[in-house]
Formats: sequence, structure tokens, C-alpha cells
Amino acid sequence: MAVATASQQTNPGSKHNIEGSRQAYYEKIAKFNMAPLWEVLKGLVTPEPKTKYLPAVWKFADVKRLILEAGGVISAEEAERRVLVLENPGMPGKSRVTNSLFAGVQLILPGEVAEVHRHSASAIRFMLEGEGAYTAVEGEKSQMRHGDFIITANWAPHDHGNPGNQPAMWLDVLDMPTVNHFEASFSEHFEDKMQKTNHEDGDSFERFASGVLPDGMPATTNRTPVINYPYSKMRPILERLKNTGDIDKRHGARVRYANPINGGPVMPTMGAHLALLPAGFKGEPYRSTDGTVFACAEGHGYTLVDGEKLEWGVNDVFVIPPWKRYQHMPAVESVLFSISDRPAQEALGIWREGN
Ligand code: GTQ
Repeated sequence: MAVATASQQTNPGSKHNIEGSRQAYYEKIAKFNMAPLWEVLKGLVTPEPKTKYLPAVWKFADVKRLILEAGGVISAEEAERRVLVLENPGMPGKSRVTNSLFAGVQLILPGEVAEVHRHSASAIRFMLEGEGAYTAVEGEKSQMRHGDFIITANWAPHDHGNPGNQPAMWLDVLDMPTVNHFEASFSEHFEDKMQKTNHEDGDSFERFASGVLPDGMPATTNRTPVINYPYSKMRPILERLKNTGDIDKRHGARVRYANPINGGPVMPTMGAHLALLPAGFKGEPYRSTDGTVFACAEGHGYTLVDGEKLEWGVNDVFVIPPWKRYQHMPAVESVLFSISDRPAQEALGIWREGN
């Protein structure tokens, strides 16, 4: 072996010479905007999903204290949206919680308005704390209460306001990184600060999610017409599932927020679930290719992810990156909201799950 190594060093075909001539070749083709696939192929076509994003928890006690401080730093009007971005610690500075999703917590103080605008990105709100604030979407002014799930589909005009007397805080999740991946982002402002709303609170839920549909409605739409899926209507359904033992061993007693027109996801890019984890539940391991953002609506416990314990309680937010194996371990009966890019992956045929 020693002899062979010595002869290789003087051989014109030695490893050293080959690398040198390859490098010269790479430099030559780079001038023509070309590059060798074989140098990068393994990183591009991985045998399993690889992520730089990390599992993480944002404790509501910290989020609340710090965002209330932002109330003294900038007004909602000046900020346009007074939001603390929940930055994934694996990718700081990217304004992302997963590679495809943005998450933030928004604060509206009593008397404030966040002016009407619209954009290509779709948004959801999951209401955390404070009563008296509303989001107006497409002419419906929707009161936001703890656990409510509010839809702002792409290009839908929306404004927020708080005529009440408590600071209102909610989780925003938007598909901005997905839209920006396609470099397809538009946005615009309106002359008025607020929309004229001619649909009463709860109108879209009653109109479209009661087993009948306005006659002549198309049989399929790629987004839900419902603006607010109120927690007061969802929570009793979880109770029904629990009471009949319809409890998934990984997810608990879980509903998927559906488009009532065709049963599809609420939006093409983002889908959400609400799950009750009964007292004593020990979740079996689960993983899927959709990195998922969770918010705790009730209870407390922890989620095991790759041997790490993410402890959560009411209004805490946590993220599980793609293909990380996790198990939910509630300490008491708990309710978890979750949202991910699963509908987008399913539409593209790349979504997978496993244990
Ligand atoms: O409420 O319209 O967290 O446009 C980020 C961008 C919230 C909003 C965000 C937005 C909004």
C-alpha cells in the first residue's frame, strides 16, 4: 500500500492532479454559468428530508411581556402590523418559523386600528388573549375570542381593530416564505383605514358551514368561505370525539378545519387541525414532511421531539420541523391547535407521514 501511495503522488493521474484539473475545469465552465451537478447532487437529492430548522417553544409569559413592551415602542398605525416575528432559532434573520411559513404574535391595544390592506400571502390568526378586538375580512367584522381560528385568504382585504379595553394578542401564521419562494408577492393599501363591513359577525360561518349552501354556489373552491371557526363551536366537537372514543393514538381526538364547500383544506397553502389530548394520553411517535406550528389552547404538558422535551402551557407556541419524530405527552386534558403547509405538499404529491 505504501508503495502504491508513493507512486500515485508522482503519477499524472494521481488524486491531486485529478482534483487540480477538475478545479480548472469547474472554473472554465463557471464562466459560462455552468456547474458540475456531481459535486452537489447528494445535498440536492437527499435520501430523507434534511432541515436546518430546530424544534422550539415560545412561552406566552415571555411573548406577552415583550410584545406589551412593543406597545410603548411603536403604535399599530406606525408599524402597520405590530408583530413580533417568531424566528426559528436554527435560521435567525429569515423571518420564518419553518422554511415555508412565517409566524408572529400581533398586539392591538385598546383604541388602535391596523389599517386595511391585502397581499398575495394568505394568513391565519389563532386568538390567544384579550377580548374586544376584531379582524374584518372581506366585509365581515369578526370578533376574536380565545381559540378562534380566523382565515384571511390571499388577496382578501383585512384590517384589525380593538374598540375594547384589553390588549389583544394573537398568533399570525402566513405563507409569505412560500409566496416569496415563487417571487410572486403583490400587496396594496386602500384609501380608507377600515373596510366598510356589511356582513354581521359570524355571518360566513352560519351561511356556509351549517349543512346548506347558498343556491348556485360553485361545487368546489380552493379556499374556505368561512372567516372565523369559533372555538365555542369547535370545542364541543372534540368532546363528542372523546366521548365516543374516536381518539387517534398519535394525534388525540382531532378535527381538521375544512372548507365546507368541498371538504378540502381551508386554503391551498396552509391547513390546520384542533386536537384534544385526553388526561393520561401518551402519544405514539409520529412524523411528517410538513413542519408544523402548534399553539396550546388548554392544558399543559410536553412534546418529545428527538429526545428533547418541549414544555407547553396555555398560549405557548411551538414548532416541529419536517420529518422530526414527536410524541405528545399532556399532563392534563389539553387542546392543541396546529397549522402547516400540508395542503401545498399534498397538492404537489410530495407529502409523506410515518412513525
Ligand atoms: O395582519 O395583515 O403577522 O400583513 C404579517 C403580515 C400580519 C396582517 C403579520 C401581515 C399581517
